Amino acid sequence: MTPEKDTTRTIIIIGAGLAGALLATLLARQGWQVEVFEKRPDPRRKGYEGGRSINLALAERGLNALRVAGLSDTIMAQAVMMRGRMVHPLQGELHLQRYGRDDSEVIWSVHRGRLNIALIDAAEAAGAKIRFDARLDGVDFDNKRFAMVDDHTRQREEHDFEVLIGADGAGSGLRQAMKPLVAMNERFESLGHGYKELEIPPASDGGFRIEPNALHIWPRGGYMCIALPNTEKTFTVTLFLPNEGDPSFATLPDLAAARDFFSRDFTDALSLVPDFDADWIGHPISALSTLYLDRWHLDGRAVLIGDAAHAMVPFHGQGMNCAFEDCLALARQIESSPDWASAFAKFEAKRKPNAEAIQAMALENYVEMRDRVDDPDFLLQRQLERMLAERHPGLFVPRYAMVSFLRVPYVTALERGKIQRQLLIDATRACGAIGDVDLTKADALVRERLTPLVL
Ligand code: FAD
Ligand code: E1W
Repeated sequence: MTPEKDTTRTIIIIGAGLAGALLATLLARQGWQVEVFEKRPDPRRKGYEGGRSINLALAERGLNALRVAGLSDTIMAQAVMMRGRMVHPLQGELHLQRYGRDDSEVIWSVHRGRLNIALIDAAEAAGAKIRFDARLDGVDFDNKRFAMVDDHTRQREEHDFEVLIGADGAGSGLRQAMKPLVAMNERFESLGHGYKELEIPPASDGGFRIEPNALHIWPRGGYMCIALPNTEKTFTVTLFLPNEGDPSFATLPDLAAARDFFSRDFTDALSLVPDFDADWIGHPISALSTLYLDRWHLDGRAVLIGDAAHAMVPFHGQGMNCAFEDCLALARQIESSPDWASAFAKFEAKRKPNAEAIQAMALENYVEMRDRVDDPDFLLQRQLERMLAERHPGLFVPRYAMVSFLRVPYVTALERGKIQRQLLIDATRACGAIGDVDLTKADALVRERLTPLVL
């Protein structure tokens, strides 16, 4: 960036969450002065206060960003491998559906709080300054000044800025401040389902109570539970359930109803959660929605990244992975663009279609996870998918692999995924088992409808 690329000027980042702390590291390493303002207290001093799911699935996109930041070894030392989804049907047997071909195609469960702390440490080590207990509370874009408030002391301060980057999550204060100046056309689309978290403690012998190297799923049609492993040999269980209707959070007004529901629909899960009552009462019901914006930036003055720009439902486990990809993309544009406005415009042009693609895939995946993973048609299609992937490497690549193990644009994964899904439907039509599939015909369809995937 020239001649505006005056590194004595400061880049202000709002939010020291996952994206903010990573971006601060990348920009500080490029030589910029970076100041980060975070509304919460320093997690290293008070214990992590993150109210949300305590573990997250880390996949190739996120892992690659951590590699670039030099953090992958630190994080991977405490990650738990997840080889596939372990399906717990209401009736029938527990079974593992592998995510990839072998243990080179897996995802990882990481602790949100520890990951955030590692990123904050890295940002500071790179020279970024982080101010905690500092919530953005208004921006004067004409005079390039912004206001911060400490929610505990109520103290307010004002500062000048050159550029503001909003990494302040779905409830972004920077987005709120940009609204009057940018035709963002903000739309929050509520899923109509909420979630609640429960915990599976270690077994009495100190080990894991269920298979550690898997993401557990209890699909139940209109709703589901999932569980991700922690290094502490615990699991965080999340119940995803409609807000209204039957069953729903509305039909579970008290503990007795909730226990009844669990003992009927999630019998084995209930027996794994000894503190069910305390967890159910003590943990909130949280909402799920997708955030769509027409614009992510205000000329060269402000830009949004991560959930602040494109919050999504969590059913592909890609929100953080996508936010980390945003950080790499924005840092690269800042490094190579002549000015802030063009850096932000190019970042937005490159990332917005991809964010919208993963938002759509995440929504689709909810139906698939809760309703289809134990359905015979689905299993036959997955079986054929695996065979075609093996027969046509680089040509037929399962969508899950494109999203989770590769870094091809999400738009590519969505587009090719559509073609492949139709192909699987066509090739398995009227087939009851894999032996019924005409593989010669399926091979021909693959060559006809797909071009080699460019990595
Ligand atoms: P955040 O992590 O929300 O960080 C925003 C930061 O900004 C916070 O520290 C906040 O305190 C601060 N802040 C907010 N407002 C202000 C303000 N006004 N001033 C100053 N600071 C402010 N993603 C995955 O990749 N894998 C998963 O398995 C996964 N599972 C999920 C499960 C659930 C139930 C949910 C809800 C989400 C899940 N996600 C997952 C998504 C992931 O949590 C988010 O996409 C990710 O946290 C986004 O990072 P971010 O930095 O943009 O926002
Ligand atoms: C992953 C919260 C969350 C996180 C995830 C996933 C899911 C379902 C959920 C998607 C998936 C890892 N998924 N799992 N199995 N098939 N698709 O891959 O992160 Cl609910």
